[in-house]
Amino acid sequence: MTETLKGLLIGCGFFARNQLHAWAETDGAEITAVCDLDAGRARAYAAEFGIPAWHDTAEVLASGAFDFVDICTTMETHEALVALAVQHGVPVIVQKPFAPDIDTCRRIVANAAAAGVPVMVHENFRFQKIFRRIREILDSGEIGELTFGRLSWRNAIDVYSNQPYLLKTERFMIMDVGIHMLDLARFLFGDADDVSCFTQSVKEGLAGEDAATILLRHDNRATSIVDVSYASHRFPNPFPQTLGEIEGRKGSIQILEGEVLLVHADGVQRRETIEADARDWTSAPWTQIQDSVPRTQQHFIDALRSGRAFETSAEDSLKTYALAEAAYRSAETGRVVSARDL
Ligand code: NAD
Ligand code: 89V
Repeated sequence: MTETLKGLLIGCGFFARNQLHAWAETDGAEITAVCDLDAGRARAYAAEFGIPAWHDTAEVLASGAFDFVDICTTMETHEALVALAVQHGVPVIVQKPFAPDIDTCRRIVANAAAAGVPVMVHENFRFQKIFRRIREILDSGEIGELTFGRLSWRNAIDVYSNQPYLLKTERFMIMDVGIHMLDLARFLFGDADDVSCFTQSVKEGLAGEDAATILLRHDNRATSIVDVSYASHRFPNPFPQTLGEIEGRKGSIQILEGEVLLVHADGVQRRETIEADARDWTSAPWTQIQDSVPRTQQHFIDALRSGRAFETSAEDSLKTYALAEAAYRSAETGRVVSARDL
């Protein structure tokens, strides 16, 4: 494929602005139309980003005008929207969380696979520069076989003003933020099966949990801890940084504030600072997340054009969402849960 791929973006809400900026710098693709049930939102984004068409129904997928669709709506809408794209043979990139539970994720994957339509989950934390660099260090063997890891997202930012649906989401913290950490855990430490989890609902009036502590046992026998909280008061607020550490048989890596890595190997400590790319449309405190969006979307387009597998294909993402499901089951039962037994 050499021609520019034409895309439809569905869901002209809070985060879509970042995705539209990112599509404007993606090689080999362009968004030729946007869609939202709220016609005013669709019209406004079309005008702001110079996109030739807007629609207020996803049924426009039947037009044959699109080579891919970018679904940037909330998780309860994903099964129906992906099914519509699959019905019309349109490849999909769909935002996280893929779906509210593992059974819905599995239905979506089975439907797309039966039709042979490629689907990628837009899971962008692993596409942050700092985690691409950590993956490089791990691949170099510098710290040896992994034995332990911790990925920690703890802050008290007002996430609810931009994303008010999170106040009402019953499966909140693990599905909204924990899912990023669980994908990072698989990306960095490998697949896992045994899961233990405790959840907490700290902020008054929430429908779901706003803190969770998850323990994973990976197939390589490494242990990792994923802890997430929107009720942790630090000044200044470390949002949206993922902090932590990774230990191997020969060394370790600390993930510190300011996108700093401290690599401990061969008896010495090395400090690396990972800077986000300079863009005129990114801004604090979202820069680290925004910076990952062009990389994520370029990966989708490159893989779609070459026929290579997506790193976060819907099928591979089932392993991440099984860990999230196991975490909820563990929190409910107080027991260790095997994700593969779900
Ligand atoms: P939002 O509610 O601000 O926007 C969603 C939009 O989709 C709304 O305008 C709504 O009208 C529209 N919509 C819903 N159903 C539709 C349908 N059937 N057809 C057409 N339009 C429809 O949501 P948001 O905060 O932008 O989040 C969207 C998704 O992005 C969520 O799943 C969220 O978890 C995810 N998100 C990801 C990141 C990240 O990539 N790091 C950051 C923030 C949010
Ligand atoms: O990045 C995201 O997925 C957002 C956030 C974690 C910031 O709430 O939903």
